[in-house]
Amino acid sequence: MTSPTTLHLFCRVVDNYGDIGICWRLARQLQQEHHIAVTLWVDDLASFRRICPQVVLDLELQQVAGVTVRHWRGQDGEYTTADVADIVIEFFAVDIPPGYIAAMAQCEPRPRWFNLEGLTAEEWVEGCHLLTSPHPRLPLTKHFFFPGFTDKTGGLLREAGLEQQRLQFQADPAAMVDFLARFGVTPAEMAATRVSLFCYPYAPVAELFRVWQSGTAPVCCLVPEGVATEAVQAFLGTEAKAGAFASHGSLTVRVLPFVPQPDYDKLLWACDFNFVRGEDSFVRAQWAGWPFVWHIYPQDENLHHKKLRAFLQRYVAAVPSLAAFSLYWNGAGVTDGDEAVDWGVLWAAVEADMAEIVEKSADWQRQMLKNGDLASNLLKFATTLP
Ligand code: TRH
Repeated sequence: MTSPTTLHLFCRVVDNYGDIGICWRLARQLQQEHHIAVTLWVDDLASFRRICPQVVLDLELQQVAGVTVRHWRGQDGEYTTADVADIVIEFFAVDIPPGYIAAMAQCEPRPRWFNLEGLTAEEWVEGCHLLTSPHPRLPLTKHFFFPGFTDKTGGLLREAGLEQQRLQFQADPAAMVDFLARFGVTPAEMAATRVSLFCYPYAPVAELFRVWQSGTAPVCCLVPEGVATEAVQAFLGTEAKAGAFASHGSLTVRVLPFVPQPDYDKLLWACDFNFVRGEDSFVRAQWAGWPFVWHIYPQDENLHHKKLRAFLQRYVAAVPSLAAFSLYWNGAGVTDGDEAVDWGVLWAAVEADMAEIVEKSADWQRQMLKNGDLASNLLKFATTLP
């Protein structure tokens, strides 16, 4: 089959920024590195603009960084074969418009159709990656494509130049100082343990702040606006707006603006320790090659705890202190009845193992690099399809 030249990626924003964050990253990469004409269909331009300020809210169709962005307004509408791309990707099993699917069935050859699934470290993924799902009525076949942490999965999203950019940035202390100074970080804070904090609202942030505040080592915690607002506000004693900051004891907390995606990478690279969440920031922290703690997206019946354990088993089985901290951070630690969690003890154990954790994080990053990158893996597979 000839190489695909066009691709439609369908994204529905369920909440937050991960859905659009991942789709936007994938769309850009396919366009910029693989020269595919990508149309990103997205239903929520306001969320999109938060991570990509060039997006204009009231346009039906716009070009952003070479990608066509189409405001996806609903399931109605008639489509012809001319509207259909060579590759069609539905993100997280979104339902694409029935009229579009009907047009896909008329195409000759048929488009290569993928359901791009969510990331999990569980073993069953390897057995489901690339499985087919025939359409119940139409002559169409969809393939499941799973990101993952092994070479039997689709790998993780990573731009070709990312590693080079990171190494360059981290080898240039002046660039790092300039970057952090944009957010008001002072030379003294620069010399402290720098931590970025991105988590869901129920993370035990206040407890951790208390530990850092009363510790002996200075900590500078950088929090994007809108994150852990309650705990940050309580610490600051004022509204948690971008630019706000306060120091108590050994801890300084600074509120950053919610930065564009490429700057978020720099933030991760410029910190010694990162707290990340969801899927995309979680992956970016891994590419940063630094220690991190993951706040996993919650699911019913604590299904996410199983996913968290599966990841920790792969990532830090050999470092129980970080595994324990991560479990408690997610409410998945083992407590004896009402026994309170001792955050001081948990953090002290992580601190004591920091050299080993740094080493393991770099090893993990190198291991992940070997799996290639998701966009290239997907395209490579797509070209093998009839
Ligand atoms: O925002 P998230 O929690 O997103 C999601 C959604 O909840 C989604 O429904 C769920 O399916 C998914 O998680 C697992 O976390 P995530 O995935 O890390 O996405 C955040 C995006 O925002 C990511 O692309 C990085 C970006 N970002 C910025 O661009 N600037 C910032 O300042 C910050 C903090 C993040």
